[in-house]
Amino acid sequence: MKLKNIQSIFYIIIIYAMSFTATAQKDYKLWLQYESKTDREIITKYLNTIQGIEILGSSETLKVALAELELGLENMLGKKITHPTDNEQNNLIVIGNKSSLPLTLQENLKSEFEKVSKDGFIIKTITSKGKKNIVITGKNDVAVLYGVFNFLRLIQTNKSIENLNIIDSPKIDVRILNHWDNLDGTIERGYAGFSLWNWHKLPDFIDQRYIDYARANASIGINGTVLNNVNANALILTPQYLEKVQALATAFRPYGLKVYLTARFSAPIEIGGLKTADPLNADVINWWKNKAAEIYARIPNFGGFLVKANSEGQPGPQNYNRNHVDGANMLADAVAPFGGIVMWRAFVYSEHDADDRAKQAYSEFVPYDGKFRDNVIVQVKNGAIDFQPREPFHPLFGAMPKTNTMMEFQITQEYLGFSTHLVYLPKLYQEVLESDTYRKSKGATVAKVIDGSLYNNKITGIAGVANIGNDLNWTGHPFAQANWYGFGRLAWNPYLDSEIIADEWLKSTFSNDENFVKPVKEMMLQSREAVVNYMTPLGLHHIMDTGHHYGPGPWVGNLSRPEWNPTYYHKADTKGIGFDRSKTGSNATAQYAPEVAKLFDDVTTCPEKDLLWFHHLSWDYKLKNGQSLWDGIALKYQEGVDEVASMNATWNKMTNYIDKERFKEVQMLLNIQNKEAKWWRDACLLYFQQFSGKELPKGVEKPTQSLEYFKSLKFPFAPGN
Ligand code: GCV
Repeated sequence: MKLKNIQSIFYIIIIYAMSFTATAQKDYKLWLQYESKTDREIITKYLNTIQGIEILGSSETLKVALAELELGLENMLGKKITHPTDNEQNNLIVIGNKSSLPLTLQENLKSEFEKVSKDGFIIKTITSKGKKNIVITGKNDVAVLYGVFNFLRLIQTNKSIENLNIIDSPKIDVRILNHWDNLDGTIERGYAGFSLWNWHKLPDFIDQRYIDYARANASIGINGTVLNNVNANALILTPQYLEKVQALATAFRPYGLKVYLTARFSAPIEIGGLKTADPLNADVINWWKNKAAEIYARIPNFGGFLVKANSEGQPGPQNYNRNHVDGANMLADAVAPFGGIVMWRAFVYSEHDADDRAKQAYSEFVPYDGKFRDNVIVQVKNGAIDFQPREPFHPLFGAMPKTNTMMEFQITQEYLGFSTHLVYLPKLYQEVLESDTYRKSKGATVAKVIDGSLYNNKITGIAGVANIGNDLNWTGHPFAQANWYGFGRLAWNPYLDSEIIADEWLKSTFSNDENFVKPVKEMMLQSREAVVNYMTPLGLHHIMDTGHHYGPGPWVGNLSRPEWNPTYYHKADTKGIGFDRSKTGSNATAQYAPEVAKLFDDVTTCPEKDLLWFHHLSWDYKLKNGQSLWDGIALKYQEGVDEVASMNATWNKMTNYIDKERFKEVQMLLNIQNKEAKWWRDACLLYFQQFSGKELPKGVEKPTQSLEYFKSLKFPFAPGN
């Protein structure tokens, strides 16, 4: 080959590598792009207000806050903002916690400090003796860091920083990610690569990614992370692994991110050499006490344990004829002296219980109300089955007034198209948080249960099952980053509107151009309803293929545990379709407060979005719009497909607003989603049609394959299984 040719190949490779790096960097930077502003007028305005940064203190957290401010401001405004000289006292950003502020400032901010909670921040423009400075403060350094991120977000989203007066406190104490990461690096229900934690290289090798992870979490107020899977491995509690956990905890600490671990209930046997794990046995009690002391000696700010017990084969107190209270309280007593907590999951259902799976957690846990220790918090999934595209809120919310109750949302899209479907989950979260439990009185929303305002709880919490892996873009789909972001924002304030969150995220991640933000935001907001429509419309649920949950599998009915079969959930037969959970059926409706129970129980008042969750109805049942149930189902599936097509069309118009690489990535993923939405529609309609015996209504496209073809599809290596 001629030298010239070799050279051109070399250049092509370099250019390709450079563009790849640029994409990777953009994808990797999440919502912290700090894109440089191009509008001179805007830049001048900001620069007039910010001429220097003054830092009051020297903690690791404040150093991180300062570095963030410097990075963000320099990148966005194109000018290095340095520390002030002695005679520059105007137009500064002053960062420091309450006790570091000069007394005059403390006095000046007295009423703000009275209003702000422990982790909340104050951002205030203060004019004194003709000088104008912006003070970012709080009661501790992590609060200051949160304030800094919020301040930078104002600039990222082109908001004014004139005369600021912001006081913002988190409404929930424990804002935590749950990683279902295994020690071998795989992630249960993970669709973004392998685990971030490189256990083999820890504790000596601290990957920069650990720090970037903590920083991203701090930027949205997440303050805790459970490192390992709830289907737990006891080895994490051995000294060999605790040393590694300690290294992670140390790396995360400046960012206010506490580490928690899952506790395998049988650990005293598996790694402790005991014969039993009975929670009332003195040796077992001591073993856990010593284990807690050992962990806290290494990690003084260790958060505590998360436990999945007697659920899906995990060991628990019931193995010893004890109950959830015995198990949770024993662990709670072990961590209590160190300020730790126990998050005890209520995700329980048993193959030995013939009752409707949706009822089992409530039946089991409500009798325990008032019996758990103050440092136990019962972690409840948002719905009574399992993270479906749509579920009515879990009846346990509000039903245990004397028990700390926290929310568990799933951010990873186990049942919502993995990381190939664009589904903006804050819409789902908001729907759940706004649901009225009617406990105590009208207006007792799920948000009020979990932020503790309804029952004045001792600890409050919200968990999100993480969608993060070692993919370059962290979450597999660029838009799945919005779900991590949105979870964090709602954990901080469960009353935030998902539309506002989408707006912030788009502007911080892509662009402030309204020609981009407006249509793409609409696309995001529409995406959740789209997935409900093309997967499980009108209250259908859990009809995904078995095991991996990828794609449709409404025909699956041969699994050993009845409640693992899609046929258990849709109950389609020639008479109709749906799970009768009303009085005439399993009576799950009775687990809600009377007002809600009545609403769901009566088919005429039950919201149509939840219809087949609560009722088994004939194919000819008339929907509110006059369509028969069969036609309505078929048209909803078609609507879902059409919505994805319109998402594609919207995105295709965005080519000029963002970088080529991320544009292309999303475009390819939307094309996959388009194909898969059609797959869902065709497979489900062909299957249900066998029972309805009816033609597809006008407007629904004819399937291109047979039911047999869809049934024959197998995915032995679907990820996350
Ligand atoms: C971690 C569902 C998932 C399991 C998960 C379980 C849980 O059943 O399919 O992978 O296990 O929920 O939340 O414990």
